Amino acid sequence: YADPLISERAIDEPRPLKVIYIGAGVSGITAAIVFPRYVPNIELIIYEKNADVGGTWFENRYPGCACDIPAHSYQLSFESKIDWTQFYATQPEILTYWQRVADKYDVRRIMKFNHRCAGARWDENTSKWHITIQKIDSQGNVLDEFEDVGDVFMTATGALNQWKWPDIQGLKDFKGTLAHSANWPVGFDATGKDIAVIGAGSSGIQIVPTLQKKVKHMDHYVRGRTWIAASFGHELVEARNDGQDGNFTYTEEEKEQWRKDPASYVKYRKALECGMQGGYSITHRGTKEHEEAWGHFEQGMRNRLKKKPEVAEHLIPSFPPLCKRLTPGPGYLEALCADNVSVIQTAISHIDETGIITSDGKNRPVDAIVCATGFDTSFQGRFPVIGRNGQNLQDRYRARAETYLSIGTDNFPNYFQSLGPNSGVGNGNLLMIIEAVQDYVGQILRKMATGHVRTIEPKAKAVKNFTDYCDAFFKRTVFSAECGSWYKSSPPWVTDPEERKRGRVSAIWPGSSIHAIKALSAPRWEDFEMT
Ligand code: N01
Repeated sequence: YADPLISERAIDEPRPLKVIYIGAGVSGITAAIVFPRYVPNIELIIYEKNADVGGTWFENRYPGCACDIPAHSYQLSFESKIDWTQFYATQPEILTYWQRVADKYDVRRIMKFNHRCAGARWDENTSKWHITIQKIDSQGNVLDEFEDVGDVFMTATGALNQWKWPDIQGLKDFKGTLAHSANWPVGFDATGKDIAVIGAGSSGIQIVPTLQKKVKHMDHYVRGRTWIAASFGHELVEARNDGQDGNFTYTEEEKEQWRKDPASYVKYRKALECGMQGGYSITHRGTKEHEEAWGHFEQGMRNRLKKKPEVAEHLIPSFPPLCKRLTPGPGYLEALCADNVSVIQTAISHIDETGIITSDGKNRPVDAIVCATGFDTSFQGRFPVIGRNGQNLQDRYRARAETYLSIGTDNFPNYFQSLGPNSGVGNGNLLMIIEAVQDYVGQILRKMATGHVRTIEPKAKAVKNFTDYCDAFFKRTVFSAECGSWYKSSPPWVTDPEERKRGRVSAIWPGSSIHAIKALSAPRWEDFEMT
């Protein structure tokens, strides 16, 4: 009885199950709490390349880094923090929240930090995953390499963590400070400096108002446009906007009231969630809600840019709201109206040792260039994942990222993903989905352990159906309108930026967060192949 599947065990006794999990961000912490609830005897090991938990909130430390989803919503359903400082919490407060959750549930004991995954291979004969792990130093240099073997492999390596420099000639010739929002240089202080900020996505929009107050002068290069509006619970913000341009601080009295009377806290949370979830119809083209929101958002931007109406002309997008991620941008438009900020509409030609040269030949010297230029979201991963018959997941996803409910795909047995293709939410709370995915996979693990399942994978037909459904669904929504957005991806051979704007919507869930949670509430076993 060498095979644990047919050993002498009681019929209902769970079989041993070793799960190798990559990533100790929000997904990894949640999995470490949730999985043992489904399989108490699970052997779970989580490898993390960083020195501690937190993922995106550990890595992103740029000035002004915050979450543009209301803090009281951006937390685990079973770990409410009543005393969030502000409506939109800052990165240090969010990181502290996750570190405290990690402490409370003692999850670090199953995590190995400074350990990077370099590849994974499925062995058909033994039905095991072989994972190559590298022990690394703080600079990423490899100190040691070994193989770990498990029954199940899961990746939660983040949808937005492969940050990229802009493709601008001469960037590396610049002799001043060169910073990327997602890799902020330790100790860099912009006080009193002339700086350039390239990029007006969610990161740039948070950096600009924070640095504007400190710098001598800022050139802000805006190529792609972004809708700025507090779409979630905006009534709450508008009613409370205490001079902080779209954000507000909770008073000690109300925190005390919520502590004393939990029912009043639940009432507040419900109002917040209703505000956030109630606006999903805005994303459907041609609806009354969509048309109304468009007008409302445009007027809102014009009002906030009254001092510089010419900037409004350049900034207000021509594509529909929510096509790319909308942001509340506390203080951003107000910062653009300040005297020490120039919004540069002219395209960047190249960069030299001293600064940026625009296509009109103008030389704009600066002390520092901040690139808030985003991430590679092509789902190509940082390491190869080799499934059945030598099939590489990177190849599988290259032309069309096909999954079943975002959690896995056929020919990759016992392999699951958190924040895989078509898992995100356009403008909503990703944490709800992350929690739902861990619970969903937890149920699969229980089935494997108690049902003595050796291999499980989504049926090819289920994968095709879900992927086809995504494509049909997005046609009806603003997400497929023409705009540059990380929600979309195109195969690498499509290089024309205009054509890429018409790429396939591959990063977000085809429906509202509530729809995702319902779909992920319990596996439909008939959609899986099991042995
Ligand atoms: O990146 P982006 P981001 N020359 O890709 C511009 C999440 N997030 O880091 O659109 C000039 O949105 C580019 O222009 P264009 C959130 O999901 C969340 O800001 O390509 N400009 C664009 O303006 C968000 O959506 C929070 O024309 C160049 C910008 O750089 C996602 O992260 C906070 C250029 C990149 O914008 C990514 O946001 C922050 C060039 N060569 C981020 N190359 C929360 O609060 C690029 N650009 C939860």
